[in-house]
Amino acid sequence: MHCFLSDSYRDHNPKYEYFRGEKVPCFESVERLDNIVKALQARGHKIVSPDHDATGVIHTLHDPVYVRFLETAWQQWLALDPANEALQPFPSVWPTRTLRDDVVPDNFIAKLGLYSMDNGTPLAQGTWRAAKSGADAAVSAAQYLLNGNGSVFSASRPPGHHAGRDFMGGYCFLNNAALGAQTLLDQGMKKVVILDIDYHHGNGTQSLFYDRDDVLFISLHGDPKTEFPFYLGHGDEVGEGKGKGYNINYPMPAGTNFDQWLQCLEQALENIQSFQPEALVISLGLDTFVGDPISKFTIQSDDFFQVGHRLASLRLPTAFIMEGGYATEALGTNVVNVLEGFEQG
Ligand code: SP5
Ligand code: ZN
Repeated sequence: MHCFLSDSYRDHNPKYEYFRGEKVPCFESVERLDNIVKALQARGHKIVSPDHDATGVIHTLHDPVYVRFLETAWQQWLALDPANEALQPFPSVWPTRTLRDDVVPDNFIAKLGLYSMDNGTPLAQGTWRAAKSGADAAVSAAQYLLNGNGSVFSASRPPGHHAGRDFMGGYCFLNNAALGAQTLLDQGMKKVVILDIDYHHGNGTQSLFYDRDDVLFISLHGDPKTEFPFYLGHGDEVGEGKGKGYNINYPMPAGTNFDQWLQCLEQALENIQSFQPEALVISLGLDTFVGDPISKFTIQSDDFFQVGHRLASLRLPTAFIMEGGYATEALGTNVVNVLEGFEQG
């Protein structure tokens, strides 16, 4: 499959995150994408650099003030104390119910809380550069479909589906899949589907399109009653206004196996067929894998061929956008199994 990748993914290289109050190595690592690239190359897939600039569509879907914050966050962090170079900023205060989120504070950590949904998304020196280049890759993938091609993979990193109009979270800063879908619409398509098969609910993507009928968002994920992002992704979230009926969630319990997962995928494929879209954007998370260190489904590496195969049955131009997946060793194999299953389908 034709693949877009920017080497700038290496610039987002945080050293640690917090897990139950303890500092642990980042699950969302540079090595994840290193392994995907190795597997793509070993199995003969063509990798090229992004050839489109996402700036315009970033400012359509994301709040420009939030974008400016991301661009300058590391400088603001260093301005507090040059010794911060060796550390990473985390939020420690949030504008929860009854507090104001319409006045941007001067305090950097308070700003970080305003623009974050969690304290699990470390920022590093090159985060903006990497996030922007991942968005460029997703927009380039969309353009590649618009040129008449049938399928494409965007090896975006950091991931995107938890990021909303004006917030980061869940290792995500810019919503790559949403930016890809919006690009398809901006260039003349009328209806696009985003199917999110990451283990975690794509709360950012859902929120970006919740009141719209030109994007059908469907997500298969771990039940938010027990799984991140906890506060969105329930079955009764169906969209609002003219978007009513264009948001579909399939939460599944911890321990869900491939047969059970596939039953939900088959329902999603029927939903997609009824919508009659012109293209499909897949938020491709591989954290549904049995060996994933932070997730609880039991899909095996070989099953991912069938995932790709079933997606191909829709016969739609399809852009795969990389999201999560933290079993670093198996990640390359699992990604390429989906892509090759699609190509053989
Ligand atoms: C894109 C994506 O997959 N983001 C996921 C963000 C998940 N963040 C919460 C991590 C919490 C780790 N819980 C670990 C439980 C291990 N026993
Ligand atoms: Zn995930």
